[in-house]
Amino acid sequence: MTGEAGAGAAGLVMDPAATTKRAPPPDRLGSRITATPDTYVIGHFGIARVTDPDWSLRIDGLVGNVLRISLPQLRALPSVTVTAVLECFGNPLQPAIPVRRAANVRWRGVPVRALLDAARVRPRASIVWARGLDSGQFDGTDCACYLKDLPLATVAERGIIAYEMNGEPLTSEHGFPARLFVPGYFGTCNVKWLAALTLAGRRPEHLFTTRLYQRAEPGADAPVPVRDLDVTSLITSPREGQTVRPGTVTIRGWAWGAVPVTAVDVGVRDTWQPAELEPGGAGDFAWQRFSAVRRFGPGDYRIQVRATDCRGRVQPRAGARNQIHEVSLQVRGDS
Ligand SMILES: Nc1nc2c(c(=O)[nH]1)N[C@H]1C(S)=C(S)[C@@H](COP(=O)(O)O)O[C@H]1N2
Ligand SMILES: [Mo]
Repeated sequence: MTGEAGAGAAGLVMDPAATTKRAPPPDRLGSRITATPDTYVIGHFGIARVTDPDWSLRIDGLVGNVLRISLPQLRALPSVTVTAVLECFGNPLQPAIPVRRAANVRWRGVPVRALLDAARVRPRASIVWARGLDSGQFDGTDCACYLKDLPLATVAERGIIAYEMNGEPLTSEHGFPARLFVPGYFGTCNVKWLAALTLAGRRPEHLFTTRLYQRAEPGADAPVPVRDLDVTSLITSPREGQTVRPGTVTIRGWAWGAVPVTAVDVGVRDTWQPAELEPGGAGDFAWQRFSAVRRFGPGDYRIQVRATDCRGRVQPRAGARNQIHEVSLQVRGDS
């Protein structure tokens, strides 16, 4: 299906092309809330445009009461607004390459828990299969849908069915009419163009569940699915390659992870000093501002930034998708 635009399932148009539709550079990410046009876009099979006016979300599987919820019904339910990071894990075929695709978005939607309660989830259920309407080919494999599986406990605790982003209905690129969003989990888990949540007692076999997006984690003897965000930080200013006059420069950006970040250090020519860091609250998955004012004489510099979280995890120096971020700075002229 990749490579040809056209109608897929009834009421759906797939617009294929490259997986990455948009990836603004870090210096576009200076605002606390990332404007929707500056929010990166990823679709493994392209972008789906849901044209079906009768779209509904189905909740089925290990439930006492199969639900079908239309968009007007979803919008009529009590909603929550959550500001949280959306971050891409990166290309699952190159899991150690940093891609720095991230945004901090204001989401509005319905807590999944309310829908699960209405569906009367059976005690045997432990996993939620979330299915998107998009289909196509990725890495030479034909997929009838995009599918992720997530622990029921986490989805029930903090998952939402999001239908607004930054105060506006979701755009097609970001998952119209509705997507799953689980704060603290990687973007890959947040299924766009959501069609169904199926309650199950086991993991589904699928390219995007059990084959790609698996990784080794300390303490686990088998690879685990990619879910919890890594400890990460990103320099938004100065921008890569910027030239400034000698004097003071404020180095600023954002830090985040699956648990609060407790320290950010800024390195200039391998001398590390702590940055100012706003505190992160437990259970708060928005990004945290860091800043550091440093004095620079004429010369060429590399500025690096390294976050540590409340569990003591530190960004690796190299060889990892969340390796420390660096920008180069040229300081020229008289002070
Ligand atoms: N249905 C569907 N949902 C999806 C994807 C996809 O290809 N299909 N890509 C995932 C990945 S890898 C990421 S990083 C996020 C990106 O969300 P965004 O495009 O709104 O930034 O969507 C996720 N949800
Ligand atoms: Mo992603």
